[in-house]
Amino acid sequence: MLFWPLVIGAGVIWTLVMVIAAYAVRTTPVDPERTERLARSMVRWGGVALPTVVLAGLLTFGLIVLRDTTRGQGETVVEVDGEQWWWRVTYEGEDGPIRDANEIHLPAGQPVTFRLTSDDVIHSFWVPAIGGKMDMIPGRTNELTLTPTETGIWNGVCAEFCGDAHAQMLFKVVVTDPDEHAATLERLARPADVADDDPGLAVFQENGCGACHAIRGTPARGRVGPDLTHFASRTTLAAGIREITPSTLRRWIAAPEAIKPGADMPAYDDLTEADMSRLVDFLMRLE
Ligand code: HEC
Ligand SMILES: [Cu+2]
Repeated sequence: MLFWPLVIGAGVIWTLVMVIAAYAVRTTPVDPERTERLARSMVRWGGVALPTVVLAGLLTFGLIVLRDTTRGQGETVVEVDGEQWWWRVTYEGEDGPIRDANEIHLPAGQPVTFRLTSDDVIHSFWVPAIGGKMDMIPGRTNELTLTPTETGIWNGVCAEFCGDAHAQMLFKVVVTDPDEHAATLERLARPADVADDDPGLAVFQENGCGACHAIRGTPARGRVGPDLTHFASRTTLAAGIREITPSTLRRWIAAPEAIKPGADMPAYDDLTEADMSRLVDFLMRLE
């Protein structure tokens, strides 16, 4: 809807500029006074009046289009918080909020309203394949309503420069049939399937991971970093920048900054080999 009006508008202006340029090249000024008068009126009309009219028109048009995408509550509401440099995702579950991160599940064919905000600096939420783009501003909630029409896994990005690792702040949008989506939300709402005496959980807690990360169903309740309850079922590690495999996970825990400069997680390069293996094995089971 925006593409053709803008292409045609730009085409008309370009043609006009080219015609004037060709005229300027071909004529030889004879009367300097007349030339000056002509130049002045060109600046007034072409440089002030025309842009004012064109930009006012475009602004009105943009506001109307924007109103249609921001108005109206979708059936599904998903809250997304931008963080340096990952995404906090919260669904409205039947028994309270369902917390997840770096991946958004949506039902195909239904309007969904994103409630967008940020905890630190300005980020921007953008899923090009689904449309729309909206800033995430600290202390403010912006709403964006979109309707994904095709099932599949789509890429999302942060579209506003937000610091060192801005380019490594990606996410995935997983669009499935409404039935499959309902099953996914039910799975995400469940606590992690972890025994109290799991040796991996012990390493997790002893090293203070639980101060920053929550794993529902265990004593880990941190809210600083991503919720890890269903970490291993995500398609990517650390906001879309690696696949989740035991070896990428091992590298991430040992040195997050080597993968993402400035990542707000300490490096655990002094874990013993046995502890690291237990920890990685444990995280890979959080499905
Ligand atoms: C000081 C807080 C803090 C501590 C302590 C911490 N983390 Fe993190 N962790 C983070 C933050 C913040 C991120 C997100 C970084 C990013 O993607 O920019 C993160 C990301 C992760 C991820 C990737 C999550 C995803 O969705 O891809 C894993 C896995 C992880 N941490 C595991 C651990 C483990 C295991 C420990 C303990 C050995 C630990 N963390 C300790 C803050 C912390
Ligand atoms: Cu960002």
